[in-house]
Amino acid sequence: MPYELIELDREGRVATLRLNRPKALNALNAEMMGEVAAALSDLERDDGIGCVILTGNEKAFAAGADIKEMVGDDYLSIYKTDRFEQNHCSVERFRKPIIAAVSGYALGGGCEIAMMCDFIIASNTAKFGQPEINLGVIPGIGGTQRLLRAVGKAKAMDLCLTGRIMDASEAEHSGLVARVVPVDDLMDTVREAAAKIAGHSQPATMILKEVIETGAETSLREGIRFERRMFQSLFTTEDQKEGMNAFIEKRKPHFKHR
Ligand code: DAK
Repeated sequence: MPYELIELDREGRVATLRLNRPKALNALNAEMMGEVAAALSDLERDDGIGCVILTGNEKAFAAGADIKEMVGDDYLSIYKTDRFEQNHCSVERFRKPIIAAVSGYALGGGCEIAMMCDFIIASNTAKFGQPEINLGVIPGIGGTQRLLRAVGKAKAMDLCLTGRIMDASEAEHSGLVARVVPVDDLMDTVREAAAKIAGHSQPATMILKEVIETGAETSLREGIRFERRMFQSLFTTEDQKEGMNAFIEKRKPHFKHR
């Protein structure tokens, strides 16, 4: 399917989905997020893809939801269309590993979409924030909740209430970002991580993601119980036999993703 506002590239088992509205700093409008949702739906069904990279350009990952598109909304229209839930949350619902590669601005909805990914690798030029308070509103697709869990109450309150922007170094130290690399190395670093993930057994990576996500929302006891059941379930896969036999035979495993 041809896309207008995103670019989709595939290299081996890795797909790179690039937000592409550079003149508007990749502001997230309904059309672009519809394309993201359609692409992710295809990639989830595609057995040849094991990991996805979500990225923007050097100046902006995304500077937030499109303010010009929503300025005229009223409660009923924004409630009835619920387009943020339908399309923006396609990232949160995606079941394979997905990495956000962030350079430049990740603000408002842009920061929220990055936080929906499994982890963020940022360039040293990345800037994160939830500036919705400057517009007379608050974050609306998980920003208050995910930021709170990622960086703790003090910094989440500071960022959301002041609307200030946090640089890459502060984002790394506060736990929002997994790694920060020089801007010129960003895509190579993320591709290398994605290729590594995509080379692992796909059932194992999908279950691993689900176990960690579940752990973030449940008690330690329940999280550990779920982890154990899922660990046991992986002994039904050919990849478990292959992975362990390859170790014993001192060779690289050839996973079949089943
Ligand atoms: N929306 C629309 N256009 C945007 C935009 C945005 N978020 N951000 C930038 N642009 C556009 C600018 O209007 C400008 O377009 P032209 O004027 O050239 O036509 C172009 O991108 C370049 O921007 P600037 O000229 O402003 O560039 P600068 O380098 O000077 O400044 C900046 C960069 C990122 C500091 C600045 O653009 C900025 O402050 N942008 C807005 C950041 C922001 O406030 N983001 C939060 C948006 S609100 C909901 C759920 C979620 C949400 C809403 C509802 N529901 C569940 C209902 C989410 C809300 C948000 O994300």
